[in-house]
Amino acid sequence: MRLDVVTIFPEYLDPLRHALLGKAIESGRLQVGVHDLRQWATDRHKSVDDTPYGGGPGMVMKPSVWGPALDDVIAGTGPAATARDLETSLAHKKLAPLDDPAPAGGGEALFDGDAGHGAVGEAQSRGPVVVVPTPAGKPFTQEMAARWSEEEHLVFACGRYEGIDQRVVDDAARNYRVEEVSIGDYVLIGGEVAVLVMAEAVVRLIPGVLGNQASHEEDSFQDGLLEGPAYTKPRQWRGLDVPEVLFSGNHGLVDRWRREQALLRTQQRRPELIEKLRAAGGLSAADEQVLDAHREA
Ligand code: 6GU
Repeated sequence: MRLDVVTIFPEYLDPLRHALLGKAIESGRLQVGVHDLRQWATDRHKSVDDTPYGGGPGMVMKPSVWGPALDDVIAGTGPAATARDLETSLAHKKLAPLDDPAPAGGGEALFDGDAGHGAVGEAQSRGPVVVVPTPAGKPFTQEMAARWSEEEHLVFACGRYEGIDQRVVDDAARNYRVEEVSIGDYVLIGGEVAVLVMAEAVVRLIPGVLGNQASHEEDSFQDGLLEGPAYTKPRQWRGLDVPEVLFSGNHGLVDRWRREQALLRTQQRRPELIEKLRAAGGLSAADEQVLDAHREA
């Protein structure tokens, strides 16, 4: 997978180099490019934003900067062609072609200056997924992470201030699959940290990135429930005991106990997830019995 990020704060994305993501890069399963949006600014102050039409507070990021930036990052041209990949020696242009090898000339032919991209109309089912982090987006979910983990190329467009001129999104959507996504009901200063969150959720699902492939089959959310508690040695610690059932050696019993713990925790903390699972037919009669037995007045 290749992951590109366009931002006015490239250093904010440094954590992508570390830990799990760094390992994925070293093992060749992931390539990451971080691009400073100001490379596409054209005036001598390198400005990337302007006052909003209709008035109001804050600034809006300029389409005349974002348009060419996304064009170049998607095609691997212009300033994006020379971007140093994080911890990898692979230049952008040496990438295996993405889904559509058709356009000749290393991607330049895809585009026609600022004349619009109407010619690429049906390319929506190919090419990158362009992700625009925004508190006004639809909620990022584990399902989205799983879907994106199968993509060859993700491009994240980080807005700051009051956001990006909507026409940048609308224009990109003519040619690519664009998703405006929020990571939760709170407001961040910009999309950078949201990109770190989403990148981590996606990359850990790429086969071979997590040591133990089974471990994400039991993740919270993968089966619609939160994970229950986990314990390790010592058996007693600060007067607290590990639940007896975990020493029974009876896997059936342990599995049933874990399911029960997951159900009860989810009921307690995220009752709406129980409703959703019930509506989808994901609760057995035994599950309902567990929930019933613990439903208190
Ligand atoms: Cl994706 N971006 C920003 N700026 N704020 C957010 C967010 C994203 N998700 C929640 N709050």
